[in-house]
Amino acid sequence: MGCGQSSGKAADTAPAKEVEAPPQEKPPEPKPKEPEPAPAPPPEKPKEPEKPKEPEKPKAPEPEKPPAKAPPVKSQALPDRVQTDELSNICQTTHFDRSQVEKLYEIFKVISSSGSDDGLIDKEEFQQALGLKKNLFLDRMFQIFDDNGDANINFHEFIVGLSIFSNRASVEEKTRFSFKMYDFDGDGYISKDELRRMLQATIDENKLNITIEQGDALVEATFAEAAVENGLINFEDYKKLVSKHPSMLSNMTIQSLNSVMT
Ligand SMILES: [Ca+2]
Ligand SMILES: [Ca+2]
Ligand SMILES: [Ca+2]
Repeated sequence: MGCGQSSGKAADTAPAKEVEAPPQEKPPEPKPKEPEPAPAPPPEKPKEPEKPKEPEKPKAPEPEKPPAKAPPVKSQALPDRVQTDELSNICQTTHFDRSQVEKLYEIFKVISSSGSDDGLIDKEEFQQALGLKKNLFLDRMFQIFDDNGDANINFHEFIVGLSIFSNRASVEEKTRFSFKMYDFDGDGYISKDELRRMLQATIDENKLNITIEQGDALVEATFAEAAVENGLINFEDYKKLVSKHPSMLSNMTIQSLNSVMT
């Protein structure tokens, strides 16, 4: 009768003719199967509680994060005048974040105390820190850093000046600082005499093998290329010049400064 339908059952138990017998034999078979799955679930249930996740949390380096999130602890190294408002202001107006400003403050303390420990960098300390000779190049660098002109570089001036030399500063920022280096009298123009004097200082500083005649020729060629109408190079002229000769800004990025930041 149902041989075709119950072929699977028949194969497990008995020949097809004894139809009534197999149903009686089958009930005992499922019993042994039930106990097997029964023991299995209990061990799985205790695993369900999220205990394994708890041990993972303590492994996470949480103790390291709290100090990073707690700037007030680190900023204790800063003098009162650099804390809170000024520190926030520094972070907004420069290319340094809070932790970088704190690192630079450590450097500032070393430099500003190398001569007289007065919390300010004078020209002597500035010169020694940069390893420069006493010349026009040093004078200009110091004067541009010394924004308020009090013959000292305070921490804010130090940070703002250094920010220009970071690799995050824009070409525009670096170009403007570079322009200031040449524009001694601050009239907004670079004259041939200003360029000649700075060129000579650069030659002296780097011990370049360039004669006065070659230097003059370089100045004339620069002004000819800048195509100035009034014999002076303004900032727009200078920007065009720099765009043609990007290497003019090569000394406007301090690689060692970037390494300090990382
Ligand atoms: Ca000092
Ligand atoms: Ca100053
Ligand atoms: Ca000038």
